[in-house]
Order: sequence, then C-alpha cells, then structure tokens
Amino acid sequence: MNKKSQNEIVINGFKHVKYDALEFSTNEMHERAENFYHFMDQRRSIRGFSNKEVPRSVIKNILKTASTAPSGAHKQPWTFCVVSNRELKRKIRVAAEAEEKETYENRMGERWRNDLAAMATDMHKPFLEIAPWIIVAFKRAYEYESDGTKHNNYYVNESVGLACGMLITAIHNAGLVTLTHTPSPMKFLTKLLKRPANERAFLLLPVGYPENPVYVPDLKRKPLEEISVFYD
Ligand code: IYR
Repeated sequence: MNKKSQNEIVINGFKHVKYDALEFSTNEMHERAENFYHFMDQRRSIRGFSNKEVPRSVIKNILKTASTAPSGAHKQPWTFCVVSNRELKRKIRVAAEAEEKETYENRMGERWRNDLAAMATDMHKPFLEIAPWIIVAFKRAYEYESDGTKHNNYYVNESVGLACGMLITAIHNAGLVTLTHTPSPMKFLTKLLKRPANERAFLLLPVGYPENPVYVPDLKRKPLEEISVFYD
C-alpha cells in the first residue's frame, strides 16, 4: 500500500497531496460564473497610459498569479522581466519603434493595414516610456542541466500563452490596464534585457493606469453561437 495518510499518497514514487476543490452551491456557481464573465468583459486593451505609480508589491502578486498557469510537465517555461528603469524603458521604446516603423511601412500588407485601421495603432509607442511598468514575458525553449546539457521544455508556446492570459486577468483584477504589444521581431529585447540564449521574447505588456480620458475602439465581441459548438 502506498497510502501514507488521508492527506497524502505516493504515486510512481512521488508524493501527491489531497486537493480540496472549492465548493459552491449551484446558485453561487451561476452567480460567480456570470459575474466573472461581466467582470472580464470590461477588460480592454489600452494604448494610452498614465504615469501614475503602481506599487511593486501589486506587480509581484500579478506575476505570482501568472505563474500559477498550467504548463507542460510543470516546467513553468517562462521568465517575466519587469522594467521600471526610465533609461531602459526609453531604450525599449526606441528599439520597438524602429521595428514598428519597418513593420508598418514595409512588412504589413494592405489587408493587415486595413484590419488595423479600426485600432488606430501606428509606429509610435509612447506608452513604453509613460507606463510605470513594462513586463516582458520570455519563453524558455530549453533548460540547462547542472552538467551543461540542454533539455527542451514542452508545449512552450501554449504554456507561456496561458501564463500571459492569467497575467492579463490579474492585471484587470487589480484595476490596472495593459496592452499585448508585439513589436516584431522582438530580438532587441533579448539584447537590451541581457537574456540568456534559452529565452525568447514572447510578449511585451505595459502595465499601469489608463490616461484620463482614454478611448478604445467600439469593438463588439463575437456572440457565443459564433465561438462555440455544443455536442449533447
Ligand atoms: N505590432 C504592431 C502591429 C499590430 C498588429 C496587430 I495583429 C494588432 O492587433 C495591433 C498592432 C503594433 O503593436 O502596433
């Protein structure tokens, strides 16, 4: 018998601990699901930031929340680089705008440019200097063992994508705003943040308060019927 106690057992030689699921009444469940949907439906990508300070401890809890995401074989293949340093933010802005200039002027096709017209985006990224924090999510393609050998991580894009989703949720939950910014290619971030060869920049997120007033495109989300298929 590998059962040690009620609270922990051993499977394949590894300790497992009892999981106590949250328990809600059916009514509570309905209410929570609906309320959470309405709460998340208020989230919008914001491009205009205030320079108002955001406490470091809030950012730390947001990062810890992101790192609760599921990941391939629980490798947690992410590193979140968090920038508040003015000079570094300025360097990131300059490098991002150089890539974005090339993207907007030469890399984008007409259809892409037209699709973005509604978002009112352009190559200028002042928020990279104005927002109090910039979080750059790096994916860790592989890990180095202590003897120097390399081991690939699993489902790296999926894992880091999930963590970033939770990061964005945590930012919204704190009453802050962000933008999923993808200056492409993002190699300049490896250099500016001095990241090792096993890390690749995945997503850049300015975090802070919105400027006041702030405007967002009048987007509509697809109705449930368009995004789901039920098989009863
Ligand atoms: N990375 C550029 C372009 C851009 C691309 C898409 I797709 C967007 O939804 C928004 C912007 C930028 O950040 O401006």
